Amino acid sequence: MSLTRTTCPYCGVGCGVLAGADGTIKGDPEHPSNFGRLCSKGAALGETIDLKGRLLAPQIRGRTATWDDSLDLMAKKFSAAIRDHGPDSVAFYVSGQLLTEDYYVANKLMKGFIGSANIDTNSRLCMASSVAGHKRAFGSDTVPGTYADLEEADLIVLVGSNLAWCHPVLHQRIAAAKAARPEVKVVNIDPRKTATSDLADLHLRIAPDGDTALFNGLLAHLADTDQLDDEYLKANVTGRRPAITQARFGDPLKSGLSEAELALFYQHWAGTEKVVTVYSQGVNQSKGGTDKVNAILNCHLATGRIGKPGSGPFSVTGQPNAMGGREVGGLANMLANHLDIENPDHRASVQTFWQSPTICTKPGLKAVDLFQACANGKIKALWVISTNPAVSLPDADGVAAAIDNVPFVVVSDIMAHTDTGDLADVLLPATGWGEKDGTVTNSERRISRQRAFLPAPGAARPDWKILCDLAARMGWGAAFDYTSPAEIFAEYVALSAATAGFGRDLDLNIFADMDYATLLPTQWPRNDQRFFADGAFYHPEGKARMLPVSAPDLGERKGFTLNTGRNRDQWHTMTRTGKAPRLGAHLAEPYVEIHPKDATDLTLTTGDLVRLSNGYGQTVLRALITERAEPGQLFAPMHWTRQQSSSGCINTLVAPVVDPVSGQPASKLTTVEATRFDAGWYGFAVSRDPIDVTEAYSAVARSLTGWQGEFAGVDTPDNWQDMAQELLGLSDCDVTEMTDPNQRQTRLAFYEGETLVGLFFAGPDPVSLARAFAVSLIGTTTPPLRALAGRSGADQPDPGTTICACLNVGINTLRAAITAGASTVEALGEVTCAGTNCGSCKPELSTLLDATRIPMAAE
Ligand SMILES: Nc1nc2c(c(=O)[nH]1)N[C@H]1C(S)=C(S)[C@@H](COP(=O)(O)OP(=O)(O)OC[C@H]3O[C@@H](n4cnc5c(=O)[nH]c(N)nc54)[C@H](O)[C@@H]3O)O[C@H]1N2
Ligand SMILES: Nc1nc2c(c(=O)[nH]1)N[C@H]1C(S)=C(S)[C@@H](COP(=O)(O)OP(=O)(O)OC[C@H]3O[C@@H](n4cnc5c(=O)[nH]c(N)nc54)[C@H](O)[C@@H]3O)O[C@H]1N2
Ligand code: SF4
Ligand SMILES: [Mo]
Repeated sequence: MSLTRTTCPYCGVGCGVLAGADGTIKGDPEHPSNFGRLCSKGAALGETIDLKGRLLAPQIRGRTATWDDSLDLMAKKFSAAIRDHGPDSVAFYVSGQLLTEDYYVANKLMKGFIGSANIDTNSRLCMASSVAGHKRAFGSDTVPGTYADLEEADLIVLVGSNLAWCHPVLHQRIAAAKAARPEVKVVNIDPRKTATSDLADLHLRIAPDGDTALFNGLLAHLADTDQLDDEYLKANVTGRRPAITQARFGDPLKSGLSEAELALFYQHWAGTEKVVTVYSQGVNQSKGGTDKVNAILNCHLATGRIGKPGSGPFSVTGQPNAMGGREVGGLANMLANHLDIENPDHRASVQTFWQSPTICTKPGLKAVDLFQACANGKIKALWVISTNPAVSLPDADGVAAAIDNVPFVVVSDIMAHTDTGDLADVLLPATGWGEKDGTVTNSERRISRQRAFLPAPGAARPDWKILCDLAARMGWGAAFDYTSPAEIFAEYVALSAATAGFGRDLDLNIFADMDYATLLPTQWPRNDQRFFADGAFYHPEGKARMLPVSAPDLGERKGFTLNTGRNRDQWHTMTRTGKAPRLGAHLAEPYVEIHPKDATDLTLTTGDLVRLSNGYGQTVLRALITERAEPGQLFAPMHWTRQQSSSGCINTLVAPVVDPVSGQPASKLTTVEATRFDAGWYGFAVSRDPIDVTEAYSAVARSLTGWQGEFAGVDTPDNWQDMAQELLGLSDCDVTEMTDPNQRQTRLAFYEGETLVGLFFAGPDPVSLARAFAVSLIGTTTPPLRALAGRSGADQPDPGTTICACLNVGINTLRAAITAGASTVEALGEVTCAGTNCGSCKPELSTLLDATRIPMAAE
């Protein structure tokens, strides 16, 4: 099987992948991001490229349509809206998962031809505060860090970042560096304990949004103890005095940390020359996110710890092409190629280069405002490309209603059903990873190729092509007559040359002579060039700026603080990772982490359900009772949608509060009420066929043998068999039922001939049984009595909840190995194979060894 060299479509680490049409996936040993490593999501890519659930033809209002009819209708609607209501009455909402070429074309069409800047992207929810912070400090959105810096640093500070789960290969690189040089220190700053804290020498459980207080405290300490780099400051930085004065005003105890913890952190930071501060969504997704970014940058600038090997701030990007999107100007407040909308010379230069009829003159609507404009009728035509805002934006129900309110909505996706796609007038099939060609830029500014190794399925087209097809129908064919992504990339590189006179950081000259087909992963401006090494920054005076920032007043909060984020094995709204059985097995239902004390107060015990609510909406989630959460603080993952769960979409609760500078939503901090969900019954099912989402509480996931589902309801059904049959979609089966009328417990087994195709368990209490064992029975000829026992016999041990997704090793197998004497992660690997493929589960293995296992809600 010949393998194609391509790049992983998930996180911003940007790992190189060798992929084959038969589903073979290997880490690319020659790619400088991962040197052959992959995480569990990357390693499972082969399980997500089948055509199940794919959108294979355009649809107009639910009916299959031709490309011509769909594009004609779009051109008519968009042109009419522009004619009748002006260019700002239309909008594109795009994605950091588009390839650079798609993004470049979308931006060119909106800003240069339609003449509006109403193109925003899910990067607004992700990187906007970092972009704004970089621009305030450096005069440009420059990420100076490289991955090698992480290996050279003596102190790595991870702020608001669960690197072990969200950038696993970087986490592994840090773990390897630490193993090679045990003196390397890792500090993790996060209100909750995560798999990342497990690697850290010091975990600082900061108060939510306490980061600015902490870094202001550090700056004041550095100034007060004479540990600033005066020479560097004089030569390269302005704003020192006001920033330090402001920092001294603040109270570092507002960070929620003790004097002793603060002193220890200051000591580590002040005493180490090579410090890298990695930060992510715990910093960006805050109503004071941009100030948090500048509080961090201030400390690096004040000590000259920037632009040097092993030293500097490092905002790691989330999506595979978050960086590329910023480069081509995908945000509503940017032009193309790191140029500024507000600058008339920049605008004129881009317009001349594009030979476009117009150019936007002011920033467009940022994501939250954009959907507000949809709600209040200002947007007449909307195109959503490669993102799922009805799930991922705050106030998700409000956003769904807003999309529904737009007279004409187009959604381009690879899947036939998503919460957003279900609201579309026109649904367009895009080619997905493995089928399309282009480039992505990772967190360290490295541009890599994604290459196709599969044919385009059905009528699917690449996103750039669909955009060009619409542009042509709107009368701009000549400017969008590209025949390949290579041509678009060449134009993007040429724009960089044409605007080089402005002296911006984005310089793509190195790519001008490279062959697109064989392009090797390459950093801009050059592989060996370090930004800011010479102390030159991009403000007009050539210096960096320290900014006075102050910690937000958090006030008194009533109720619980809800924090949200990610799981190890799922990607966002699960449209792709949700297809992979072995990824579904890690954490199979929507849950909320809650401290034992709070659980007691709410009379919750393991397996119970909890209802969270506020003025925006409500969710029902499984209570995961754990000291990883702080009292009063809850954490829930963002992944569940209305497709897999009845009430697990967490953004229905998240308030649309944004950072005033960046417009980025504060997705990490919402106030909610929590109450016990008093279920009349609980159920669990496994099935060969897809399971329906219907009950008051239901959550379905792929399993290794088909599907599994968790259920609960208020009123106990009259007929279990009818209900189970409907949920499992199993008719014409032989059914065996075991019912205990007194306790209202029921167990049902569904057979086709001798083959077990479904099992359903229900009762008045949370169903306690060996789920992995039940899953393993589907498709076998296990007889009813044995199947309904719900527990494995001694001859067939129950592996328990999956910990190692690659090699399918369950928690019980691991516990047994530990009991038998395995005392290190390596020993567990030798005995059970766990952690020996991608290694993403190693943090959990070590936690298990420490006897604080990851508690699954209902094992
Ligand atoms: N497995 C997986 N990996 C992914 C993704 C995925 O969906 N799944 N998505 C990718 C994307 S797009 C992104 S943006 C990245 C995100 O990567 P991360 O930012 O690492 O992930 P999150 O889980 O969103 O949030 C990180 C941490 O911020 C903490 N936090 C919350 N509030 C605060 C606070 O006030 N201060 C501090 N210091 N910390 C706080 C949370 O407790 C959480 O542990 O992950 C990327 N990688
Ligand atoms: N509460 C809360 N909310 C959050 C966050 C959080 O931490 N907490 N994090 C935020 C962040 S950082 C991010 S990045 C967003 C992510 O949120 P989204 O971008 O909404 O989530 P995805 O599931 O990645 O959506 C991508 C969509 O594009 C489709 N797709 C995949 N490949 C292609 C392709 O090649 N072409 C096209 N046209 N479509 C394709 C997928 O099927 C999917 O429907 O969520 C944000 N929302
Ligand atoms: S760390 Fe994992 S998800 Fe991120 S690029 Fe690498 S393989 Fe893909
Ligand atoms: Mo993101």
